[in-house]
Amino acid sequence: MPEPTVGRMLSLVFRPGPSAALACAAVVALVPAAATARPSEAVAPSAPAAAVVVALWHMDETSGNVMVDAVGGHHGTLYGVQLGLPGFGGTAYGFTRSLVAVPSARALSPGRKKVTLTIHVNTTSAPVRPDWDLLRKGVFGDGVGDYKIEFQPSGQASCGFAGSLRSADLTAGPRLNDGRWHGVQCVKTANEIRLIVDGQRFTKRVRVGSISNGSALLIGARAGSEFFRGALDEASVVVG
Ligand SMILES: [Ca+2]
Repeated sequence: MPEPTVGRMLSLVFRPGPSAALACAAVVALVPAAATARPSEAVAPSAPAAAVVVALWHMDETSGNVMVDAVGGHHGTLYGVQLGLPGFGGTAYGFTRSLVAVPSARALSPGRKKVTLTIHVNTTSAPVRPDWDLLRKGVFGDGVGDYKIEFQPSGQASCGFAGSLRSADLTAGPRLNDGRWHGVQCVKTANEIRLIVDGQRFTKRVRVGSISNGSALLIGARAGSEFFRGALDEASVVVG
């Protein structure tokens, strides 16, 4: 006799009161669980998602106040940035108390997917404390977690990821404040984070989980603090 049971459940689930919203959320949560229970999906191998270049900033502009995204329309606004410096590729931006802000977009948050962040750095300086921010998305805004590439007082680059499971960071590699160009990448996969400096890879096994937030993506500073001093060039975000 299913009808009385269902009727009783509905009366419990949708009874008025403060618990009604929670009960509705529980009902909604049942829907995807039911969908994934289909046998065809249960046995299908999970194919790796194709990597997508979400944003690519050449920083080749020599006038104006816009950092053009060559692929995804994620253009940034320049604040106090010097244009036209000799670059890693083409020209580069110079930073003192400077910042580039790219509006938040869903595509710039990897969620559970792999993400690869890339930037090129050239400086003769290093911060006293705590660090300089090269590229970050998170802290100022809603959502879960953040990702960032930073530059440490040791002259080394570092990666930081905060996700739905935990936070993790990794500082490694040689001193980079030698006045030459260096490529720095930070990667989050399902099982580890990686820092890649001029092709040399450092890895930490850790599951940070999903990252998805509504913060602007910032280059060269942590908004009003931790200003990088030097040149930055050729940055990108790749998801998958
Ligand atoms: Ca460039």
